[in-house]
Formats: sequence, structure tokens, C-alpha cells
Amino acid sequence: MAHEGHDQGSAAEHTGGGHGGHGADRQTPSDNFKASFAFASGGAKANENKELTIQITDKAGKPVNDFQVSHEKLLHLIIVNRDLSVFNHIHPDFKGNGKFTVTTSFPAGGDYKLFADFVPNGGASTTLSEWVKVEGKEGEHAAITPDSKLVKDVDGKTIELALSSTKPKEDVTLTFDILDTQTKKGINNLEPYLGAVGHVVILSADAEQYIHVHPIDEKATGPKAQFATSFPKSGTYKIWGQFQHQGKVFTVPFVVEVK
Ligand SMILES: [Cu+2]
Repeated sequence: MAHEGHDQGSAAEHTGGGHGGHGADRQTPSDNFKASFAFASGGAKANENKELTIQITDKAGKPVNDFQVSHEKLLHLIIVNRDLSVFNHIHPDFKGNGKFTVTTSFPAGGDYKLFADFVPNGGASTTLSEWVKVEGKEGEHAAITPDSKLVKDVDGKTIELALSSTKPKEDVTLTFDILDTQTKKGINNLEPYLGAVGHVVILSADAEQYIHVHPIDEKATGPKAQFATSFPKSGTYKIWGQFQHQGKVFTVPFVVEVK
């Protein structure tokens, strides 16, 4: 299924929006578009459902209405907190006039970064982001520490991640190997999630770099799921793999060091 947009921008990072001004991002397609993120009636509070509106405009401020379907959706919204312990991936509805809306909630107060990921028709994959403040008591902040072993147990599955390289600016293949934790047998009946074997998001530890990833064989069904990416520079990165099995989506996070 269509994921053309992500192919074009696969190795590039695109950030921008509210707190822009990071020199390295200046030449990304993000410069051609703007996103503004606004909560209904004044702001978001921890553990309260709130409607979020994302307004996409071009440089001149004109609403953008022509989006390409990418990974089955017009817009993907990724939400993380400061220490990347919270990860939420949701799909706002297009309301016309450049507007997308979604109702969501946040598990604690504090700073959250919102990433709107979309492909304007005829354009390249674009990610616009902004930090927002959520009122309420903040959770404990944890350090973002690279995993000593890239093996995690999630929802009765054991997922092992292998990286073909952990050097910056190289083509990297991510291989997720997904086993049933009880039987230790490979799971070979993964279901498509967003039109592919899985969906992967990578962020730098400071949430400044949003790294595009695309499946190598999107029709794969496990136990192995492979993705291609590239890390722009040295540092710590968090990787979230999302897969669907027996009707349920599970998310597996890993932290890796690139140097
Ligand atoms: Cu999505």
C-alpha cells in the first residue's frame, strides 16, 4: 500500500514549527508549511480528554487542503513527553480548511512535544512539531539510558531488535524479531498495521530529531520485520516499533546509542 511519501524523505529528519530556529533543519521541506497546535478552551490538563486542533498552512498562511495518503492516513500525530517515557501515535480527522482535530489526554502534567507527520500532495514527507504545556502534577523524570540488551517483553511477545549499524549517516537496517514469550516460537502471522508489517518512529533523546523509517518488505508477516533508516548524528535515540497481532496493536520501545 501507499507509503510513497516516506520513501522520499526516509533518511531525512524534519522538525520545525513553534520552537524552530535549529539551523540544521533549515533546508527541509518543513519550511514550506506551518502547523499550529491548539487545545479547545484554553489548554490541556492531565488526565482530561481535550480536543486538539492542528491547523496546517503554507508559508503564506493559506490553509493546506490537499494531502496524500501515507501509511493509510492523511496525518499522523506523535506525542511524547520530555523524557520520552510517554509515546502516543494517533490519527486526527481532517475537517477541511487545513484543520485536523482529535480528542486525546495526557497521563501527567508537563511538557509534551507534538509531531504532525503528513505528505502534502505533490510534496515531500513533512513533519512539523511543537512543545506544549499540559497542566497538572508532573511525573518523575527518568534518564534516557541506552538499553544494554535490545530485547523486550510486551503483551506476551518477546521482541529482539538488531541494528545493522550504529554509526551516524549510514544506511541502517532495523530487524525486529518477534517471538511468543511462552512458546519461544516466532510469530509469523502479524497483521498489517497502517498498511505494512509495522510502523517505526525514532526520536533523538532531546526530541529534536524526528527520523523517518520505512519498511523494507511491507508485506512481511513476521517473525522478522525489517525497516530502513539512517541516524543523522551521534547521540542517544529512542525507537518505537508498533505491530499488530490478533487485532491488537502493541508498541515496543528501545533506546540505542549511535556513535
Ligand atoms: Cu500514524
